[in-house]
Amino acid sequence: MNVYEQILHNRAAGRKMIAVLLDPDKCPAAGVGAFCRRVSAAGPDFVFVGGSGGVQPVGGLVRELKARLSVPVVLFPGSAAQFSAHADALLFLTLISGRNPEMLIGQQVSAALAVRRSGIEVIPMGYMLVDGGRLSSVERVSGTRPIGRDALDEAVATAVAGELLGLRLLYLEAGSGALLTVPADMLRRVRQAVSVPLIAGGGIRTVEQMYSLLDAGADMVVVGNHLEERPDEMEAFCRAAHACGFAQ
Ligand code: 1GP
Repeated sequence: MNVYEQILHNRAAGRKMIAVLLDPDKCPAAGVGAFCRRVSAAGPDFVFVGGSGGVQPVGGLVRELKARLSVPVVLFPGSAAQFSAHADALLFLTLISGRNPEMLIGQQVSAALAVRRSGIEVIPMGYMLVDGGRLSSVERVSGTRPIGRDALDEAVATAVAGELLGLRLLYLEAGSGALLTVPADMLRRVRQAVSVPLIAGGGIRTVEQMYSLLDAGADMVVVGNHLEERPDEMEAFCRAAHACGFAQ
């Protein structure tokens, strides 16, 4: 099964997913080897590699992760520069909450031929930045405004537009290190409006926050900063995500 098939398979089986995000700009203090041992023990569904800085090359890191991990390594790039043919899949994302053509199609055109040549699995993904209570690096780097926390209709319309455009995943992002996660009621409304799998991330620091996003309809959560700071909690987060059982 490729990565997207795994996502669909888990979703059909009612199994919620968790991805641990590794930002190449701030590689784990304890080293990649220690990170991989944690991941192997904890069992997240995926390791995402990328960062909104988008300038740090990821090739060496991806190769190192692939040599040590059996869990799929998925690129979550901040720019066309963050590409490696050695990853298992590429989230080919377009920032549909924003109005910056460079983030909607420019970076994608820059990356397209190398991506096609590599033969890597490509998952077209709509990326929706939502106000997480402070200026996020995505907002700064992309020069776009996030969707307001109470702009539920705008969030729904954006998600539906993404689905109509053929995007196969939607990622609701509060921003790395956000003060507030994506609002659960927004996720719930988006869940009712689209049928593609939903990912939620940004600012998740507790199992309860993760649980509330999964309960609201996220199929997968992404946790970065918190597990970089508290790698000892990775196992508890993964166990809790996988123990979630919600009515579909
Ligand atoms: C950022 O959604 C991810 O793109 C993860 O955010 O680092 O705040 O968990 P955190």
